[in-house]
Amino acid sequence: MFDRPPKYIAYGTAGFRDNAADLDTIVYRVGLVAAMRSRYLGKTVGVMITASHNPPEDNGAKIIDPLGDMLQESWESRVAEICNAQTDSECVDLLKKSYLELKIPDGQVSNVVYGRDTRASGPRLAEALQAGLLRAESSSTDFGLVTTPQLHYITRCINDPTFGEPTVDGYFKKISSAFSKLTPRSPLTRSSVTVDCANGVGAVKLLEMMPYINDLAELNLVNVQYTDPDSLNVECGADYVKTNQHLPKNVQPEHDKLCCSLDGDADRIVFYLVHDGNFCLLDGDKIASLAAGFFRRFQEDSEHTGELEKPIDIGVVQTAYANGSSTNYIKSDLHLPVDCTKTGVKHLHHVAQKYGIGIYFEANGHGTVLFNQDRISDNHVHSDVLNLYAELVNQTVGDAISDLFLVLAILETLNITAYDWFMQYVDLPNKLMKTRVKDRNVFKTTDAERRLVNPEDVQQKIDELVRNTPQGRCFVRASGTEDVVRVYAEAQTQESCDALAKEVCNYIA
Ligand code: NG1
Ligand code: ZN
Repeated sequence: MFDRPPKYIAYGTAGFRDNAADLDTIVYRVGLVAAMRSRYLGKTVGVMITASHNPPEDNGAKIIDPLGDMLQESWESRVAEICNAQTDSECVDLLKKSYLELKIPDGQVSNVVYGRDTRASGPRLAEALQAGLLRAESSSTDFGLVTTPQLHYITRCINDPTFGEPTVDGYFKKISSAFSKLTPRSPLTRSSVTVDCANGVGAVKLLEMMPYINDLAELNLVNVQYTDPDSLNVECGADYVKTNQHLPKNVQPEHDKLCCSLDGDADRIVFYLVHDGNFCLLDGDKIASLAAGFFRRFQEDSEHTGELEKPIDIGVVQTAYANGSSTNYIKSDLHLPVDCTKTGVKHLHHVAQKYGIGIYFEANGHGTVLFNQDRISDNHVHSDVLNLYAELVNQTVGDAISDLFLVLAILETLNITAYDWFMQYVDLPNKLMKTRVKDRNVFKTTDAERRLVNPEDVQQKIDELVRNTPQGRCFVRASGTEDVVRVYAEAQTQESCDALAKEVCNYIA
């Protein structure tokens, strides 16, 4: 039944992702490989079935490592090779070879937890996964509909019980209890926010979460049609709002009202508001800047109190897609270091771990704040508050729900409006385009994807165009999730930035 995948599918930045009709064999084999990974580490691993912000007909699967991080990069090619084997017997041979190579002893137990988003193909692919796990003689638990970050959280809790209760309930309790301790509890100061749930699993989980947060915040949920999988991400959701820079369907323009959109598996969030009729986007860069400025105050306080301990080191991690104004604001106004990594949260996460407080967000709203508990010493004047923030903010992966409460807590504590937040810095006009090329693999980059080493003439052309564009910046890279090449441009005016992006697109197409 699961003999031959219809085509080769790579394990990319977001695991396997493609049209759901082509994924049964792949997902079945993900069960075999996840069991092997669990045996190799002697720990529980997770598998999430989702295609995030992709259209409803797609789906995907990604493996979650025991501490809730993404599958270790060195395993990606092994997983891709085994899952794409041409026949079942070839797949079995590759597995046997791996078991030997990895010296996994006979009789080693395996445990895998899994869950899915609301796509129509989800139950079928979960069965395929279950069949693979059964064949691998692995024990497993099906958590049904969960957000991606919830499955990361559960996987972590099972392997590290100090992290929390390994249930969705435990997740709600952890976030709501931290939020309630961090914010003043008065109906007058209660935040009110409209949440576009992308008609996905975020709706299911925020509806379930309501009893925990009713007294703490007023969430007005829209696009909650999760029982209609065809409406997932359609004219709504974080990716739609970030790409089109206008309100999603069913969100009414209301002056200065804070709104936000989740994506299809609720690991990304962007905020926005309408001010004097203008749409104002508060994307991942704005979230990072808000959090950076907020935690920077804790650093200043400890400097003033002349603490004996070294002040906590804070750093922000971005990708080349971060708006130049945000990078400039964080470096020049907040005086904090900014690292730039390749696209894909695993790269950002890794670098953020080197800081006492590491803030990382992709411009599209995927990110989190990591707290290094060892470095936030008990002597720090604010260690209690910082520890509460570490409870509030998902420490394993970017999480729309936990980021939502982070932003509300910061805005309430600083007593600033969403529009004040928006005005912290002004985005440079920017444009993101994509184009199909014959072979996107020839596009090789360096310098955290900011320059091309190949094709050389394309980089020369970009350099020439950028030289003639005030405040111009432009880079090109092959997408890791779609068969396209992406072109990003920034400039002083929208016209010159659109022209820059277009000329580069035309040149490579
Ligand atoms: P690709 O397709 O490699 O650009 C996209 C996003 C990433 C990340 C991944 C995983 C952009 C420009 N790229 O990657 O940031 O979120 O999907 O979902 O937004
Ligand atoms: Zn997502």
